[in-house]
Amino acid sequence: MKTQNNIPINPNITITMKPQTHNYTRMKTNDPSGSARHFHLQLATARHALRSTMLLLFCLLAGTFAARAGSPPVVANVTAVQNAPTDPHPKYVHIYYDISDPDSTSVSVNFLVSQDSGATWTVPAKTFISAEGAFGPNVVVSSTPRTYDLFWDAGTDWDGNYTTHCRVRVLANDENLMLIPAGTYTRGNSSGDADITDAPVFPVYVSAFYMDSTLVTGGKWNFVVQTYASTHGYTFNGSGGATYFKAANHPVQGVDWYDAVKWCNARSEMEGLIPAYYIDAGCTVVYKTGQVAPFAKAGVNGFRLPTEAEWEKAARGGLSGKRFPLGDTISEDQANYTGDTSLTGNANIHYDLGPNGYNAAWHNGTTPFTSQVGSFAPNGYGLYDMAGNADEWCWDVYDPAAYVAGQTDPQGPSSGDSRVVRGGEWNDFANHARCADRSNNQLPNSAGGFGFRCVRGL
Ligand SMILES: [Ca+2]
Ligand SMILES: [Ca+2]
Repeated sequence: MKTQNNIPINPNITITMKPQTHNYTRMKTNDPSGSARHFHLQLATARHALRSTMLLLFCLLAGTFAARAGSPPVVANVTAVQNAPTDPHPKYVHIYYDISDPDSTSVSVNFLVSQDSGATWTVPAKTFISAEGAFGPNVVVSSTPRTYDLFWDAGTDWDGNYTTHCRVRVLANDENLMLIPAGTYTRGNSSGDADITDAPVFPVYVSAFYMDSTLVTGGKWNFVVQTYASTHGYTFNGSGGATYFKAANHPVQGVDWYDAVKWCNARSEMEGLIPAYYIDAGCTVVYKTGQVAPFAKAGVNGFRLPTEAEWEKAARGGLSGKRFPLGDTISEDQANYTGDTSLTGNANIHYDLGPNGYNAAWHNGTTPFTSQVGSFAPNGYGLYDMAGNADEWCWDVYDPAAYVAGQTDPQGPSSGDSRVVRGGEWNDFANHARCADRSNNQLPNSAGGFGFRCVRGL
């Protein structure tokens, strides 16, 4: 049995400079007069036009992510250039990259954009256009390098900005990790639903992170437990066996919070990453067994539970002010929850388009009626089941008073016995699937459809 690999970020695998003269050359080529004087005049005009609209120069940088079991995908030959001013889409940036993977058939591909030669990667690049699935959670690959191309719509994401120190970075992994970009989002009950009284609306800044595209599946849970955790000092309160999940490609559910946290550590160690959770304040003894309130070590690269602020940002998928990950209403062809369009009163589930009852596609008479992960459309960040299927543990201690404005990367209260649960489940009505619905559970409660997914830093 192979162990899982590291997931190193290698920022230096390929660097292709596109010198600024590339675009100057294009201007010269397009100069009808051919005279040097005229050329320089046009150049000045072009510079002004670009400064007023968008960026011009791209250095390219491809980083790769290693993989789950087996070999990581390989990214190479990244190039990018802004379309010509005469193009119908002059604010599009055309990105090309080659990718292969010796032992995977699909990988996750994300992009980062820097305006300061790679010192930071905070340009809000999120609008990509591809006719051939060149980005997101299911990019088709093989052992033979394939060239993909796509457009970044820089005019939509970053209009009015200009830099001569732009870099585009291609991140690929075969572990279905999706990039949630750095930035501020609007958190809370922006739909104004009367029954939500603990989620005021305010902006919060969250640093970039990776999140599992799907809930942790039974197959993944067992792989980590059997391959690593069981022989490296980990114990779990539950069996980790079939009682946790319906099938290998269904989410684990009924997992207690402590087990989820310990499993994150085991997955980290298995992949050669620094664990996130410890039993001592000095963060020297890795949390592996028992039920203790662990300490989270900041800045490590290992897997961990999302903070509540991270989870809510991820659930919203880049949309703002929507009730659900895909919009203001929900239906059973969008998520695995229990429909009830007749409910009124406090919850007033007018946003549930039904039909009523357990999701018929997954109601086979044998509980739990979880769904195979990936059965519904992903949200804008490529994340599945952020509404429904299994509830998702977060790191935070639940406290309405801690959900307040003015924090960066909020971590929740430092102590408490109730942890946040988000997103609803197959056995919940649609109200719990709302992005601003804050559930919580007193530890060590592991009843119901509680599952989780992992995040990790870049
Ligand atoms: Ca692979
Ligand atoms: Ca969920």
